[in-house]
Amino acid sequence: MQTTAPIGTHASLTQWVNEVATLTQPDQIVWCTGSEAEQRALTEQLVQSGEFRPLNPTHYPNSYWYKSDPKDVARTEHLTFVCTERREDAGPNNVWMAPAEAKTKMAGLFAGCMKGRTMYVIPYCMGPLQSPLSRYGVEITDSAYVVLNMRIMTRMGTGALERINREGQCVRGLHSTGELDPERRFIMHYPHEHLIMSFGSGYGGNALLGKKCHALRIASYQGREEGWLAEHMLLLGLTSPEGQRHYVAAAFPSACGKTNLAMLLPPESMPGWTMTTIGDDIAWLQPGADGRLWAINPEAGYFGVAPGTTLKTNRNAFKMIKGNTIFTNVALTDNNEPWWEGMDGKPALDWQGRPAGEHGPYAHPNARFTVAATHNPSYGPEAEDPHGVPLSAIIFGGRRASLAPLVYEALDWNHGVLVGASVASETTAAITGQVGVLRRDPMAMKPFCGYHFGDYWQHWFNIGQKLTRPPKVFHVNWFRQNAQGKFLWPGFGDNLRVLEWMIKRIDQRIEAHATPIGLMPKAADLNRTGLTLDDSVLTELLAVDTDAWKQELTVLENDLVPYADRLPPQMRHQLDALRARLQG
Ligand code: OXD
Ligand code: MN
Repeated sequence: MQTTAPIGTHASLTQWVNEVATLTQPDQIVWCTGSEAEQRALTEQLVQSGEFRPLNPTHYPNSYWYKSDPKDVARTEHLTFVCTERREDAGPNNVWMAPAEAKTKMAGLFAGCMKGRTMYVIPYCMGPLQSPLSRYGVEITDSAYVVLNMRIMTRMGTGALERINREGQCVRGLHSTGELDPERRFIMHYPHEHLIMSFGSGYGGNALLGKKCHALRIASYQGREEGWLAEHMLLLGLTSPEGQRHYVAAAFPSACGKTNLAMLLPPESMPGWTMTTIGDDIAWLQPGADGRLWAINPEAGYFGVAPGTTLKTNRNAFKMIKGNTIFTNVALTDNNEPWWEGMDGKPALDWQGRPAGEHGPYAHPNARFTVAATHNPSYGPEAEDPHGVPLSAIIFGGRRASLAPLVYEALDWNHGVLVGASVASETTAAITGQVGVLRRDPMAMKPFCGYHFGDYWQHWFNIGQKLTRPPKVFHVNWFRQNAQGKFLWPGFGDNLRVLEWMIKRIDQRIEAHATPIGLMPKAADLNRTGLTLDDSVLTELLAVDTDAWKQELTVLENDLVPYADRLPPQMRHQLDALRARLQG
């Protein structure tokens, strides 16, 4: 571990680190190199302090249990601010604070906050180290837990610092856990300065600043300046039995199975298909010189939700976390193994380390695992390709008990932007306590777009103009139910049947059926080999109720009213065209 700035460190970075140290007054400064020795030393330090508990070394080697403060277990959207000079630039989709006010507030909180603590300087790279699509950052934090998580989630250390020194610029993120007091917790973004300040939380999305803060909020803003998109999307690669390879990106709001789809296991009745994971949460998309849209996963690991992850729901993920993993807020068995809802039996200790009582949940519903992507059995090595992967399809989806059919295809890119903007999901009990409340979550970016949604949609339309070979855009709904509340579609591995239909459309091997909302499968074109699914169920899954869609359009237009002053004319045109098609 290095306590002075490495030789060659860019003067602007050294100056910023010095300024922060003067403000926060740490006992010592450590410049992280990302080495294994450093990782071992920090891990040992957390074990010694009791913050890390080593897990069963036979079944979970090199894995640790960590519990957070009970009041610090999730992202806090109402305490997350976008600080643009003009309120309207942040848009109604963000909580806003004037930059000067935010800086004064944060200076007060950060003053002297690292006394008695170590300040870690973490240079990191989002994306493959040598990729022109990658961007760089430095996070300063007083949490060794954050350092160890950032080492898994990003390409962290010396390689990233060398690139920062050459280019002389990076996103800067300042973080302190403070006293973990929710009354003194703020996550501030200054998009114009590519700057983040986060105080009072040690939780992933609030504290691992490379993830949501940098790779989505700041990057979405940076992408608009530079001509690319930062999206809340998984990335997967699919090879058909004929040997055709395709890459697909997909955006879903939380609790819709993004990680499961990213790690999908083909069903036995579909031999010859292979599926690889490139990313499970974030994708950066950039038009290429060839007119296609190219994508990278800026992350190097997964910060996934543990509860519900089982051999049955996600075999790849379950195997992936059998070692080299940090578990946060899971329960523990008497054999010192991690436990969460969905697993057999009952744990000995709950997520706070207390003896497990009569009733669960024993793991926190937002308990997480942090693990390097390379441990995923379905890891796709293209994740390291500096060029990224060319996209054949973009999928949007949400959790809808009715209305949205299993799948439909947008008529073209511009219609696809409307399809993305109309993404909505019904909340689950785990999120709000109120089941079935519809939350509009355009492009699944509601909590993550760092600027006005109206400008963001305009940027999507503009990107489309640069694509001579755009990906096809689809919408899926795995969650449609019948009148008795039973799911109509089996989901999980069988979702490959829907992907197969998309691939056939992309390869122009089949026709589709035109409906007012878009292009849909002819029943015979959806592969049902090895699947028991009655014709009547398939008909229900593919039904388009024109009256219900007219109502949906009215609700959507109402949801867009707050953005009216910046609604792109193309969006107005798409809404009018949809209404005209529905009126037939
Ligand atoms: C996440 C989220 O943690 O979207 O990925 O909340
Ligand atoms: Mn996410």
